[in-house]
Amino acid sequence: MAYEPDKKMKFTFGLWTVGNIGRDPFGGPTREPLDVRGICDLLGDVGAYGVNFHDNDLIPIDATASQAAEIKKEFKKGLKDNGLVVPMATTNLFSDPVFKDGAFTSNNARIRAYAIQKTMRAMDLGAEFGAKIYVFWGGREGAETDAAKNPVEAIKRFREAIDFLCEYSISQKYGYKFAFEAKPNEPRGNMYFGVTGSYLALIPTLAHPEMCGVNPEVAHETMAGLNFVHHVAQALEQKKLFHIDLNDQEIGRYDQDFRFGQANIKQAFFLVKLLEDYKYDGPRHFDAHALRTSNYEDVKEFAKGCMRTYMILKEKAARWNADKEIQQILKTVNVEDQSVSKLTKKFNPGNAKKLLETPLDRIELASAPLPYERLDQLTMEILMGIR
Ligand code: GLT
Ligand code: MN
Ligand code: MN
Repeated sequence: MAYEPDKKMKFTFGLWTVGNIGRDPFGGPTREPLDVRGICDLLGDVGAYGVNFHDNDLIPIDATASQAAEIKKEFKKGLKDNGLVVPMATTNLFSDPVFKDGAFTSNNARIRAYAIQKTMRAMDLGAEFGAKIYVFWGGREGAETDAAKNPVEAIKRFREAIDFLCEYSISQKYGYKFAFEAKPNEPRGNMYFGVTGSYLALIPTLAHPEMCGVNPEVAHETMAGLNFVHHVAQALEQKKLFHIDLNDQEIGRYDQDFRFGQANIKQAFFLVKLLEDYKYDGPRHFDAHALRTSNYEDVKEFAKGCMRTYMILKEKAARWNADKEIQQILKTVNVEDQSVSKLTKKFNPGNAKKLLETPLDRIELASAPLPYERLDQLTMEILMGIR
């Protein structure tokens, strides 16, 4: 059926997303918690491909060994009965008071060691369920006052933790790829590694850069008023887009984690077009929450809506690519000229000399038409469903 979630798209949700109980800083839960079995059944019903978790979404931090074993058994059954896989796992390094001033970047060496130890155990847990991607979101890695922590030391501490954990993954033969998720602020006043590009700059300084990439989230660059599509493009171009968190967000607000496409359909369109044009084949994870006003029937609508909007936008992107007038405009504005490109492709003294001698008339160059009003209107008409 049209726009049904396609398993090939690898649509995933977190236990913490559809399992969100509607708590916010001003009010308590509005939904009864679902157990892991209930979440698997909900995701099976809506046609998701997989489910991801933090260690403590699955096993409460203070669970006994026998409680943990019982939950794992239930979860395995829930996954099997609903045909779900677990592509990604991660560690909760932000909820417990021990992490109030950071985990890998804490000023206390014993807290840093605990954070690494907790992550090793969480990696064991993820591997048990087949996860191959391991996400690092530094929820508490930041500060409200730069009097408290040395931001240069913070980077060094973070690097040390990641280098250690890469070796751990290799030694256990887990085959994990690490994906770093940036966020500018919230819950900390300011977070280290505020944008995806911060991690892209860190990765080449790590001991195992080949194992490490990024997990950009729509809401996070958008909170900072930035163009999310451009950040994803850079990660893709560097072959570092290992995972992606899809949701939506209005600029300048708190972290809203809206349903994919809820706030800015045009940005969502260009994002889907980018992922599809460049054949992104990792999981498409919806790190979003249903509105606090929703009951579980509506939570299902939320989850279906995320996937359906993606499928619709995928079709719109194909329509855009096949549109003759759009392609004609793109052809006119993308001016190719081998006689100059061969000179600028690579520097050598001969090319430099020839380039300096090439007549390039700026007045004539500036006069070439750029019909971007028409191009954007055509894009909008595709999105508004009349083209
Ligand atoms: C938390 C956060 C997300 C991260 C998750 C992974 S947890 O919900 O808001 O952006 O992706 O730790
Ligand atoms: Mn978010
Ligand atoms: Mn996220």
